[in-house]
Amino acid sequence: MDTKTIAIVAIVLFIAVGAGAYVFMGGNKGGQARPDAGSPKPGGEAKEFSMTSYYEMVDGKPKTAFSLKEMQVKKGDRVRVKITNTKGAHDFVIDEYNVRIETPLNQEVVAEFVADKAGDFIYYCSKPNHREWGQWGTLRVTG
Ligand SMILES: [Cu+2]
Repeated sequence: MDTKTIAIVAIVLFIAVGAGAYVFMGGNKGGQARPDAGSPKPGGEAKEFSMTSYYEMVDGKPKTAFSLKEMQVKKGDRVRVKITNTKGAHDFVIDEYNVRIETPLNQEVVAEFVADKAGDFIYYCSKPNHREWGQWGTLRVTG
Protein backbone atom coordinates (compact mmCIF):
# COMPACT_ATOMS: atom_id res chain seq x y z
CA MET A 1 0.00 0.00 0.00
CA ASP A 2 1.24 3.43 -0.79
CA THR A 3 0.89 6.39 1.56
CA LYS A 4 -2.28 7.58 -0.09
CA THR A 5 -4.02 4.22 0.34
CA ILE A 6 -2.96 4.02 3.99
CA ALA A 7 -4.37 7.49 4.56
CA ILE A 8 -7.71 6.50 3.02
CA VAL A 9 -7.88 3.28 5.06
CA ALA A 10 -7.11 5.27 8.19
CA ILE A 11 -9.89 7.73 7.41
CA VAL A 12 -12.41 4.94 6.69
CA LEU A 13 -11.47 3.18 9.95
CA PHE A 14 -11.74 6.44 11.87
CA ILE A 15 -15.24 7.06 10.50
CA ALA A 16 -16.36 3.45 11.11
CA VAL A 17 -15.13 3.45 14.71
CA GLY A 18 -16.57 6.89 15.30
CA ALA A 19 -19.98 5.89 13.94
CA GLY A 20 -19.91 2.70 16.01
CA ALA A 21 -19.12 4.66 19.16
CA TYR A 22 -21.87 7.14 18.28
CA VAL A 23 -24.47 4.38 18.03
CA PHE A 24 -23.07 2.65 21.13
CA MET A 25 -23.38 5.86 23.17
CA GLY A 26 -27.03 6.18 22.31
CA GLY A 27 -26.63 8.61 19.46
CA ASN A 28 -28.15 11.99 18.82
CA LYS A 29 -27.44 13.31 22.33
CA GLY A 30 -29.13 16.62 22.76
CA GLY A 31 -30.52 16.54 19.25
CA GLN A 32 -33.99 15.79 20.55
CA ALA A 33 -35.66 15.87 23.94
CA ARG A 34 -35.31 12.66 25.87
CA PRO A 35 -38.76 11.20 26.44
CA ASP A 36 -38.32 11.19 30.22
CA ALA A 37 -37.27 14.85 30.45
CA GLY A 38 -39.28 16.65 33.10
CA SER A 39 -41.34 13.66 34.11
CA PRO A 40 -41.44 12.24 37.65
CA LYS A 41 -38.66 10.04 38.91
CA PRO A 42 -38.99 6.33 38.20
CA GLY A 43 -41.97 5.03 40.15
CA GLY A 44 -43.41 8.52 40.60
CA GLU A 45 -46.91 9.14 39.32
CA ALA A 46 -48.88 12.24 38.49
CA LYS A 47 -51.47 12.89 41.18
CA GLU A 48 -54.16 15.48 40.69
CA PHE A 49 -56.47 17.06 43.25
CA SER A 50 -59.04 19.79 43.05
CA MET A 51 -60.63 21.85 45.75
CA THR A 52 -62.50 25.06 46.32
CA SER A 53 -61.40 27.79 48.66
CA TYR A 54 -64.06 29.89 50.36
CA TYR A 55 -65.33 32.17 53.08
CA GLU A 56 -68.65 31.91 54.89
CA MET A 57 -70.38 32.95 58.09
CA VAL A 58 -71.34 30.13 60.46
CA ASP A 59 -73.40 31.07 63.55
CA GLY A 60 -72.26 34.65 63.19
CA LYS A 61 -68.58 33.69 63.01
CA PRO A 62 -66.31 33.82 59.98
CA LYS A 63 -65.16 30.49 58.62
CA THR A 64 -62.63 29.99 55.85
CA ALA A 65 -61.72 26.62 54.39
CA PHE A 66 -60.46 24.47 51.58
CA SER A 67 -63.03 21.88 50.54
CA LEU A 68 -60.36 19.16 50.64
CA LYS A 69 -58.91 18.39 54.08
CA GLU A 70 -56.30 15.84 53.11
CA MET A 71 -54.21 14.84 50.12
CA GLN A 72 -52.21 11.63 50.11
CA VAL A 73 -49.41 10.87 47.66
CA LYS A 74 -46.26 8.79 47.45
CA LYS A 75 -42.79 10.23 47.66
CA GLY A 76 -41.61 11.14 44.16
CA ASP A 77 -45.11 11.79 42.78
CA ARG A 78 -45.74 14.91 40.76
CA VAL A 79 -48.62 16.66 42.48
CA ARG A 80 -51.03 19.02 40.76
CA VAL A 81 -53.51 20.86 42.95
CA LYS A 82 -56.30 22.77 41.25
CA ILE A 83 -57.80 25.44 43.48
CA THR A 84 -60.85 27.54 42.73
CA ASN A 85 -61.60 30.44 45.04
CA THR A 86 -65.38 30.79 45.19
CA LYS A 87 -65.63 33.49 47.87
CA GLY A 88 -63.21 35.83 49.62
CA ALA A 89 -59.50 36.53 49.13
CA HIS A 90 -57.19 33.55 49.56
CA ASP A 91 -53.89 31.97 48.65
CA PHE A 92 -52.47 28.45 48.88
CA VAL A 93 -49.23 27.78 50.76
CA ILE A 94 -47.09 24.76 51.60
CA ASP A 95 -43.99 26.12 53.35
CA GLU A 96 -41.86 22.96 53.13
CA TYR A 97 -42.35 22.73 49.36
CA ASN A 98 -41.98 26.46 48.69
CA VAL A 99 -45.48 26.55 47.26
CA ARG A 100 -47.17 29.96 47.51
CA ILE A 101 -49.79 30.86 44.99
CA GLU A 102 -52.47 33.54 44.94
CA THR A 103 -55.96 32.31 44.12
CA PRO A 104 -58.00 35.09 42.48
CA LEU A 105 -61.77 34.91 42.76
CA ASN A 106 -63.55 32.51 40.41
CA GLN A 107 -60.42 31.34 38.65
CA GLU A 108 -58.89 27.91 38.70
CA VAL A 109 -55.20 28.07 39.55
CA VAL A 110 -52.82 25.12 39.58
CA ALA A 111 -50.05 24.52 42.09
CA GLU A 112 -47.58 21.89 40.87
CA PHE A 113 -44.60 20.33 42.60
CA VAL A 114 -42.77 17.04 43.08
CA ALA A 115 -43.39 15.51 46.50
CA ASP A 116 -39.74 14.64 47.17
CA LYS A 117 -39.94 14.70 50.99
CA ALA A 118 -41.90 12.19 53.03
CA GLY A 119 -44.00 13.26 55.99
CA ASP A 120 -47.12 15.23 56.89
CA PHE A 121 -47.20 18.82 55.71
CA ILE A 122 -49.79 21.50 56.28
CA TYR A 123 -51.24 23.43 53.37
CA TYR A 124 -53.02 26.62 54.36
CA CYS A 125 -54.16 30.08 53.40
CA SER A 126 -51.84 32.82 54.67
CA LYS A 127 -54.42 35.65 54.66
CA PRO A 128 -54.94 37.15 58.14
CA ASN A 129 -56.75 34.70 60.46
CA HIS A 130 -57.74 32.29 57.70
CA ARG A 131 -55.62 29.43 58.98
CA GLU A 132 -56.98 29.97 62.50
CA TRP A 133 -60.52 29.98 61.09
CA GLY A 134 -59.91 26.54 59.66
CA GLN A 135 -58.41 27.08 56.23
CA TRP A 136 -55.79 24.37 56.19
CA GLY A 137 -55.35 20.69 55.38
CA THR A 138 -52.77 17.92 55.49
CA LEU A 139 -50.56 16.75 52.63
CA ARG A 140 -49.46 13.23 53.50
CA VAL A 141 -46.41 12.00 51.59
CA THR A 142 -45.68 8.35 52.26
CA GLY A 143 -42.15 7.07 51.80
CU1 LIG B 1 -58.08 32.30 52.84
